[in-house]
Amino acid sequence: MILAHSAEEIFSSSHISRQLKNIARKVFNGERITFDEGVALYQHGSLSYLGTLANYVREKKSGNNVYFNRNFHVEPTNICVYTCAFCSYSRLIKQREEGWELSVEQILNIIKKYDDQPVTEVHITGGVVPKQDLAFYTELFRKIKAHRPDLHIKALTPVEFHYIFKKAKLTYEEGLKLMKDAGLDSLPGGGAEIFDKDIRDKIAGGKCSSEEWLSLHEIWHKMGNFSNATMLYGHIETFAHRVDHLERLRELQDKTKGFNAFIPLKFRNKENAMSDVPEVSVIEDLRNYAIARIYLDNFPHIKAYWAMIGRSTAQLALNFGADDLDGTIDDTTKIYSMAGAEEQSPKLTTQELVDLIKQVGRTPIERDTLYNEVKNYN
Ligand code: V47
Ligand code: SF4
Repeated sequence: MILAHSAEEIFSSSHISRQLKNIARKVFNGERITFDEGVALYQHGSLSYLGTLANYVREKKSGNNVYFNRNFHVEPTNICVYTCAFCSYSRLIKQREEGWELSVEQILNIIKKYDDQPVTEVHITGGVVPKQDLAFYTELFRKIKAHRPDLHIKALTPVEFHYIFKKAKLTYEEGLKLMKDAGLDSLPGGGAEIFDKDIRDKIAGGKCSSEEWLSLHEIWHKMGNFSNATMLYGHIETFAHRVDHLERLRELQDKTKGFNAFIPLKFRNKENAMSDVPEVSVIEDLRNYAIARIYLDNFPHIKAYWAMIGRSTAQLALNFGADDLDGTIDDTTKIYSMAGAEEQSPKLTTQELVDLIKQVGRTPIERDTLYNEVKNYN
């Protein structure tokens, strides 16, 4: 155990302010904290204090369980009509020769490589190009389901949907219904970046707005489906911007209960237009996981995405609110390796994931995308 504090130590300590003691009292009583209290946690909460609170919340929600799944990614293209300043992975249409753009058949061939493997999920997302439109994705989803009906398709973000539906002159409702009919099962959390308009305009100008991101997830949830949410942090945003982001997600989750997991995404600065912005420390990563766990009291799971922060930090995050490590991945995503992540060929076997979880004294649970238990490894 990394945690230095117990609840009693927090209340008896002369080094912890009255405000932080009040926040701790609320958290231990299962009460929701306010926006200002969220900012105070970012400003003044020590790592051990935040870890104690986050660990308490996590344990109440998930007990000793840590979840993972068997998954792989497909990135249909890295060509993109947008130019997000933090993105190391995309290439403009005029730089097409430096990128890739897969056809439906090429993607199906990737899917078929997993025919004899017990994967449960394919995660599909990438750049935005005119050719990969409504017809492309509905044909792709149909063909995946025809080939392997049990494979859960978690695909596309509001950034891609917004572009595709606008081009097809469809409302979000109409477009999502067509995608669902074709086989789409759930949505990943990408494209959220940071909801504050000024910061979003600076780092991700031109793509769907925060309101559009939230509205698309709300419509998807109201159709009876689930999704994830992310936050890109540790760049030019302030602590208040992070709490604003968490607040908007918490509000939507109150309305729909459609989010499964929240995934903090650490800004990585290699070879992008924001390479002059330093990356935050691992301490800040852990504080951020903890505050997310404390603030998002209505989110069932917090995911430490090991491909982005590396397996050691992901293990540490399990003591700061996270209860999910994502999946085996099988070296099928380039978004983070191209941005400088520690894991240059992200790939873990089920046994390696189980070992990572057991090393921190938790119970490894293989789950499907919707958190149904597939296998308990204890
Ligand atoms: O939206 C791109 C981020 C996201 C960088 O739902 C970067 O289970 C940091 O959303 N530094 C896509 N982040 C990935 C994503 C995701 C990943 C794992 C699991 C799930 C899930 C969703 O990657 C983008 C963007 O926010 N990103 N470049 C970068 N340089
Ligand atoms: Fe395109 Fe997504 Fe990269 Fe932005 S983050 S440039 S939308 S691939």
